[in-house]
Amino acid sequence: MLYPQSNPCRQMMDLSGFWNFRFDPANEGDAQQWGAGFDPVEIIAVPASWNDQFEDWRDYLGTVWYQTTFDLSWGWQGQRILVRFNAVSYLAEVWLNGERLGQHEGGYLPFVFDITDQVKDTGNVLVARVDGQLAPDRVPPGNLAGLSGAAFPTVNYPDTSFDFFPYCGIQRPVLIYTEPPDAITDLTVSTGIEGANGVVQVQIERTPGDPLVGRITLTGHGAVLSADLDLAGESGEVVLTVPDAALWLPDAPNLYDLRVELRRDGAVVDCYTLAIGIRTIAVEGDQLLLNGEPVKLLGFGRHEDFPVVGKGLLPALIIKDYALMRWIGANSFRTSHYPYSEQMMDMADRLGFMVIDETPAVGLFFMGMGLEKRNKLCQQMIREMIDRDKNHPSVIMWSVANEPHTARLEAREAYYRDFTVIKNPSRPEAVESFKAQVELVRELDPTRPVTLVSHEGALEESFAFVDVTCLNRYHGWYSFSGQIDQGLQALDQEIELIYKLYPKPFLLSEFGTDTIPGHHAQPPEMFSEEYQAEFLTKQIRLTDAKPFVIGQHIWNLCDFKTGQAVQRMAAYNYKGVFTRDRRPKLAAHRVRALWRGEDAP
Ligand code: GCB
Repeated sequence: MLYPQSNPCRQMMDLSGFWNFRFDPANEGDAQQWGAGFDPVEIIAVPASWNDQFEDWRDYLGTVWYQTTFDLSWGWQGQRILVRFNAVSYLAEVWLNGERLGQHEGGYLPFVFDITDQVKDTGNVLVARVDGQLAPDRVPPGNLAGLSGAAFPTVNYPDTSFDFFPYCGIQRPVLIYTEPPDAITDLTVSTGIEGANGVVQVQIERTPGDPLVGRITLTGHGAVLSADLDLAGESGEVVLTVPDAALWLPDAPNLYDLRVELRRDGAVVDCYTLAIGIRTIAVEGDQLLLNGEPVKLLGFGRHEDFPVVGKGLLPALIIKDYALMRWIGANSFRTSHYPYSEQMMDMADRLGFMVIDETPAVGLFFMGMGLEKRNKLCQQMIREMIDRDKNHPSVIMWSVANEPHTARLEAREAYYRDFTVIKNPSRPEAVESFKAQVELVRELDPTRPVTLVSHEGALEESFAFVDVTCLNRYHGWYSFSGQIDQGLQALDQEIELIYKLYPKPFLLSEFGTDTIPGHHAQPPEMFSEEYQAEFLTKQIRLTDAKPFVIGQHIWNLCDFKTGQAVQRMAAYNYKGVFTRDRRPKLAAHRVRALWRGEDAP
């Protein structure tokens, strides 16, 4: 999937701004045909979650209606015209000028409708009905009513199976854009290294039609390389060899411009420019290799989360978070627990951050209640995520899920007594589901490693399918509460056990403690800044010393909003090393010293 762009052959208009809006708690809109246009009650900013924009609708997760109008600019006639929603949580149904265009399920990935036949030059009315309900058969799931062993283990409101506020609405931009009649419809770039040379393989898809010719040009770092294209069918492939290639890596995120041009009768009919990075990523033995060299992932799990905008795109926050990550010495992060905005991904390419790209499959459970539908949605989301993000050099790994509830209850009892792993500890439905999902990822993208982020530890049988094992673990917090050293011992034991059963590179993908900024204690105790600093220091040192551990991702970069629960003071998760408004806690300074190789006090 190509991000819309404005260039001599294509046009794009961003509909961000103030839209008309209406809450529809009684679900009247369908019967009253609001899809054809409705009388607005409120005005809302797009993009942004709706929850924190109004005075009293924070916890409303039902149906709402959005409406805007637009005119086409001069010169758009004769083109194919499309509308693209970059992300709408959770279920969207869309109308243009009274005609239903279709619907899309899933909150964090883009969808497109061709509106060529419905669009007019002026006075277009675009309406979206958005349903933010939590339900067991949605991904991520919710409203499980305490289903044993499945839900997030606290009683929380709203009833999510995950630990972040279920913000909803049109959270990323909506774009109207053109594609010419003879269009480049997709590009898939994969890169390799041969000696000092880079190898860039480009797969080009085009709209069906008569044979076309074209040209592909790669520029940057002193290189200008071109090749002719002969697109008789719907796709073609070109391989370019880049002498003395400037490789993409965190310390030098070198990018090249790849420009593809289609011609008919000598005239350029479409063009598209994509920023690409030349790099390889692979797992070999216990190591993760970037450009053939072992790399260590230092970084965070994060959230798209900020006051007022909720999960809405906020460009300044993207810049700020990368600045904080740089300052602290991080080189990577995971898009916990859903694919992040395309702007965030572009910036990772430009700034040299390695990204584990995760689907929205957080808190999955495998006890019926819509299992078949959830499995289908997971596969759809994998397809959409890879289609969207496959060309980012920053994406070094795909994650198919965060903390699925896969273990059988009997297995958990024995495991949490003394780390005994009984035979077949996982639910067979879970193993089957992840086997199929990992196979799908490999089929769609054979070039990147795959992982699954688990809290089941050595009980996670699906670790057999992946390249890297990822563990979220809070010994010294939820277990061994208040006892950092005992927690450390348990972590040590568990990591060794996982490695014995699944001898692969291991990432400690979450570890941390809730920390109230300004709360101090000596000796350290839970919730104090000292406790977080000591906990993180010791767990970083422990994992640093293990040769098969490929890194540490602290939970979390910043404090973030959650639902209400007794374990979530003031409805926040306070595990950030920065506050929600991005100020450092004591641990941030400690981690910075550790990650930058200056010994911590
Ligand atoms: C986890 C989850 C994350 C939570 C975190 C916590 O394991 O993956 O979403 O926020 O624990 O703080 O409990």
